[in-house]
Amino acid sequence: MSLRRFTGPLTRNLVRAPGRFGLGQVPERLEPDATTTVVCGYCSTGCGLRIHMRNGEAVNLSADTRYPVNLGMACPKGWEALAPLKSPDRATLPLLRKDGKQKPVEWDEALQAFTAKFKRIIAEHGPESVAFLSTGQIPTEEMFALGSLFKFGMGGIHSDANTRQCMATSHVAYKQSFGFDAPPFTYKDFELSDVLVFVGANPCIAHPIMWERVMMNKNNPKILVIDPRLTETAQAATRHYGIAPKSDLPLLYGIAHVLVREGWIDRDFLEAHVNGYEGFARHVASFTPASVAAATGISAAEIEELAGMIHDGKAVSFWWTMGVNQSHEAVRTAQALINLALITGNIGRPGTGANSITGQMNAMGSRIFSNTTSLAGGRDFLDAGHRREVAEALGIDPARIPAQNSLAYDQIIEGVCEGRIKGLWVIATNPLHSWPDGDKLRAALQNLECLAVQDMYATSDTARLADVFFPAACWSEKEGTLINSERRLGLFKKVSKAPGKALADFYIFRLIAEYWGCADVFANMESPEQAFEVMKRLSAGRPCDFSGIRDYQHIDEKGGIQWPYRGIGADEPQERRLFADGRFYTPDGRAKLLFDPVRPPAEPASPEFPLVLLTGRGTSAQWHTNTRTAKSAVLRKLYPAECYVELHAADAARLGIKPEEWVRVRTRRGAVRARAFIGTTVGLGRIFLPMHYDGVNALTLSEFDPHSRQPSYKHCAARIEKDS
Ligand SMILES: Nc1nc2c(c(=O)[nH]1)N[C@H]1C(S)=C(S)[C@@H](COP(=O)(O)OP(=O)(O)OC[C@H]3O[C@@H](n4cnc5c(=O)[nH]c(N)nc54)[C@H](O)[C@@H]3O)O[C@H]1N2
Ligand SMILES: Nc1nc2c(c(=O)[nH]1)N[C@H]1C(S)=C(S)[C@@H](COP(=O)(O)OP(=O)(O)OC[C@H]3O[C@@H](n4cnc5c(=O)[nH]c(N)nc54)[C@H](O)[C@@H]3O)O[C@H]1N2
Ligand code: SF4
Ligand SMILES: [Mo]
Repeated sequence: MSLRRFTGPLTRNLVRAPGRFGLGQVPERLEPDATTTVVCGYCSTGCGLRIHMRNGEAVNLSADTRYPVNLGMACPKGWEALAPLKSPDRATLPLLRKDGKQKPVEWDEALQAFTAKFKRIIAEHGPESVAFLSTGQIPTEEMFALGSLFKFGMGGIHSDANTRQCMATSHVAYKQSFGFDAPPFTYKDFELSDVLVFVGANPCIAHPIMWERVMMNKNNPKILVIDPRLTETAQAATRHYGIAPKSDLPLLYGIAHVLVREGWIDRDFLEAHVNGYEGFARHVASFTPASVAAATGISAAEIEELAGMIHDGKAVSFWWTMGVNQSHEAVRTAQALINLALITGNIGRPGTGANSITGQMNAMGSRIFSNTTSLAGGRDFLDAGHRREVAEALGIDPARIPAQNSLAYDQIIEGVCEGRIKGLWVIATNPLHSWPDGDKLRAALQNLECLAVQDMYATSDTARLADVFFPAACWSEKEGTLINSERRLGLFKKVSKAPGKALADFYIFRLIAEYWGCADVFANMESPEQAFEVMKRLSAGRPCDFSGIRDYQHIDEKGGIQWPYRGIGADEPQERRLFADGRFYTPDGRAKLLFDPVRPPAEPASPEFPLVLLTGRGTSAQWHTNTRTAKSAVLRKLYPAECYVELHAADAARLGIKPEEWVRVRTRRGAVRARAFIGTTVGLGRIFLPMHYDGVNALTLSEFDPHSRQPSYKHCAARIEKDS
């Protein structure tokens, strides 16, 4: 079948009649001078932002006072969300590498080149020689469309997303412990707890509006922060436990030891709803506070105190983020927190829970519906019945769905390094900045026969290497749904026109399907809203059931809708949590206590590299690789222009380093220049680099949790040198 056939009507329409595929003005459903609520496109809090339009263009925004998530609040990124759209480096045309240089081309040429290159690679090297890496930052409809296109249409097998860098640990931990990837909480729980335990989470910076919800708690709660850094959150806490990096697992087992020893457990709950208590009690027997104190760097008395405060709490909630998820023993650490909630019966009641805070605004959508590592609705590629259900919903032959799991992100990168993977398509993520051991990745990407990148800017580190580049519309320029940290489906609306010939990712995927010759994959989903109908069908009967949602407008009217939502009735409460009945999603309905021996991280400090390097978020005004946030003049004023490294005053004195001095932070893999920020935010022997600056990930280590394959970004050996 010739390629030509599929370059037919769609492209011609595109080139000649820019009214289709989102190239036109705002959709009919919005008046040109409307004010309407759109969910924020940055973090997983999922705040509602009121967009004010004039003549069909978004001109201003304010925080929605009625949206149940943010109640009229927004963080600097939200307030400045429109600025990055207008940046002069927004990509407006596809690019194609010719004679070594990226040249602007029309969509037709770019799409033909992409399909020809990927088809040739598959023809010569088989379906396992191509892969895609996507994101938690596009609507669920687009993720679902992408996974369906690549795997059921183009015949690919391997794909993963930046959610591997972020939420894979929570996904696996919940799935193993609860039977489904199901964060149980609702944001109201921030206000209802009397003890909140934050582990490896810095919500003051990373989830500022969730932190505002904590500040609305009227119970005068105890806020306990477990973090090797004295973060902004730790400074505002009742107690800060500045543990040694990656000593969470022995600490949490030590706390469990005290709870078991004192009989401070909920026996009735355990007997009715949890498996594995006896084994867990035996496991933690050796983790006495005295024995774990040295490893954790805090005293036995502090461990006893922590356990005592958990026991005294009437509604205790446990919250974790990347300090837990990005670790060499991440899944077991997350499960150690889940275990604390289970053995004390702190789950299913207001103000309780073992609660993973999500990162990107739609990482939850990616976890459940992207057809990457699992099939839509939390289904399994290896299950013939599951494959049939997905195929039926899409109206395709089940044989087109691979009966094989994908490689994980790191295995895909390894495949690229070893030359087994020759074609890579990167969508809405910037791995060259965000993946660990960046120099190794750069070399691998340069080795590819075809690197295709799809982004709103052609200037990201990864996009600059692309052989084919597709310009994408972004937040507020397209429609779709997303799922926030508390399982609330929210709505993206098109309130702005994308610049030039940039297209919504959804329609880029549809065009590729046309050019490839597999447009039938989209037969039941010509638009995002039709894709939503397919996903609704696929959610029915699953824990993440949202089949009761009528349509996009319903989500809009309700201020977002949490799953599960089977349409029980209009008076269904606005805020819901899971497991109120003590029934979990495992086959026997009981949760599992899972645990393992403690292991050391791969690269401990050494005489040559005597410091432990931590990385993470720097300010509430910076987002990841800074492609978007750097485009706002307001946000740029809110964060340090130059890379900085936090180090302890005694370490600085020993090295003869003065405040603000330029230094070089070096690990076995690379070095980065940074200004010295000297103080007490990090303990002795530890340093911290914010991930937002160029080159930080040239330093980090390729070490992964064995269950989730999530990178351990927050631990490797480093040294600081004077920058001479
Ligand atoms: N402003 C802003 N907000 C964001 C983002 C952003 O880029 N900028 N990104 C979003 C995304 S995708 C995510 S995933 C979240 C991340 O949100 P967070 O996880 O809250 O942010 P991080 O700074 O990566 O890491 C949190 C803390 O983990 C600590 N930590 C490091 N090692 C350990 C350890 O061994 N044990 C413990 N207990 N703690 C440790 C670090 O010191 C850090 O303070 O933020 C989201 N929100
Ligand atoms: N050292 C260190 N590294 C880390 C972390 C850490 O804590 N420490 N954290 C990790 C975590 S948790 C995460 S989530 C990752 C994030 O890492 P990345 O995903 O690489 O970071 P972003 O800058 O968010 O990249 C998103 C890209 O999508 C583009 N984009 C935005 N909207 C759209 C859209 O609608 N369509 C398309 N096609 N493109 C769009 C943006 O311009 C940007 O280039 O970083 C990880 N890396
Ligand atoms: S807290 Fe998150 S969702 Fe809310 S405005 Fe800020 S970035 Fe957007
Ligand atoms: Mo993340």
